[in-house]
Amino acid sequence: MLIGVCGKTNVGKSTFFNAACMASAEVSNRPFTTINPNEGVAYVRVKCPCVHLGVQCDPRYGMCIRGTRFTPVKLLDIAGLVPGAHKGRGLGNRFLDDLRRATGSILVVDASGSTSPDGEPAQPGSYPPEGDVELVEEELVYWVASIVEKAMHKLRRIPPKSVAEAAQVLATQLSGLSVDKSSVLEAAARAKLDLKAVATWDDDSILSFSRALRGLCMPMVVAANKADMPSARRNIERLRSLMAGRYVVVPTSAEAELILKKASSEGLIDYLPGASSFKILDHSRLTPAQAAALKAVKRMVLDVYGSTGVQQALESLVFDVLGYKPVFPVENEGKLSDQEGRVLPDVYLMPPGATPIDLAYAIHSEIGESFKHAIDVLRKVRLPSTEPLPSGAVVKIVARS
Ligand SMILES: Nc1nc2c(ncn2[C@@H]2O[C@H](COP(=O)(O)OP(=O)(O)OP(=O)(O)O)[C@@H](O)[C@H]2O)c(=O)[nH]1
Ligand SMILES: [Mg+2]
Repeated sequence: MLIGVCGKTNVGKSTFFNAACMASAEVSNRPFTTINPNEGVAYVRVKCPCVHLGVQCDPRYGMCIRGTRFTPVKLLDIAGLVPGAHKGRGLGNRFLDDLRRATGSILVVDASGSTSPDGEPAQPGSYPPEGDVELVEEELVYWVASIVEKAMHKLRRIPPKSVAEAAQVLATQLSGLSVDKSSVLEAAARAKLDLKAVATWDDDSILSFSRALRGLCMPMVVAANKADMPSARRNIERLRSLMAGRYVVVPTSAEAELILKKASSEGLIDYLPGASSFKILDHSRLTPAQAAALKAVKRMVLDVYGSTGVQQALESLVFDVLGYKPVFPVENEGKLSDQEGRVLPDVYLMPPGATPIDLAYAIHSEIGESFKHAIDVLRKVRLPSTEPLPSGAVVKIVARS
């Protein structure tokens, strides 16, 4: 799964990315280590059945700490937006092409209000963060509209004879955004537009349609970043009520998460990403500056919001918004292991409707093709092959030999 990190310029996207990717935790020559400067590996927390079962798991990727399985997801930090990006302002919006690879995105905003729409530093509290949300929404809408416009050339030349035909032409043009016919139909309905008359749509209709489509096809969570700054508190309250029903808003302090991860990797504190507290291991090893920074993180972030929010933003997107579920495939149901004896080696994050057959294909196309049935190992029952997988299940796929 690829998660995009998008937003106005200078709001802390790269800091969020650095903090989330636990770069200090694990660096090695194997899959899911950093691929290029803007692509990295973050982790979402999943409850591992190892503790409950009293076994020692052996994760192939990520790690398991006291029954919390840190499961890898890829993160893509993209360049920032400024108003008019669709007209080429700033860095333009070519990089949005990267974003379409993402299953969902973290929309980072400056909750402290200390950056102008163009990303210039400003007095805290000067710019309400809802403006940062609207800026990204609008730029994405124009980007979608530019793709819709390409289909319009064809639709105007040869007007479709039916709604289905119109939906098909638009879905084909928009397939790069994972748009299918049903989302086209839904977006047209939401925008109260007649698809049969698509050839007559004016610019406003195209924008309304694109707005509805963006809302449907680009799932996002808002990270209200720089939450550590005093000016952020009231902004976050307002943002939450303004965005209710549209976006989950998670207060984040990417900077605080970085401080904690760094102190943890240096052995100064015991801190589990996502936790509400940390423990100083040896006060005498802290410099006065480090002690002051840790104190500020506790006072300004953890005591106010309960966490730095970085883990929560990722997990809210993956589990609450996208509805993904973790499953633990094993080959040997007695040992809960793979063929080499690795206990609970993998966690697969599967989309909401994914079935045992989908899991088999996700493991390997050959396993998918030779799928016979699947067993819920802990409940000792056969799973219906075409029903959604139960979340958190340990699953054995039985294939034809
Ligand atoms: N107080 C505070 N400052 C932060 C936080 N996160 C980022 N910053 C600061 O915000 C500024 C911009 O951070 P970046 O991570 O470079 O922002 P960006 O969104 O990636 O910027 P562009 O790539 O230029 O679009 C830097 O000065 C960071 O130190 C935070 O959580 N709290
Ligand atoms: Mg950046």
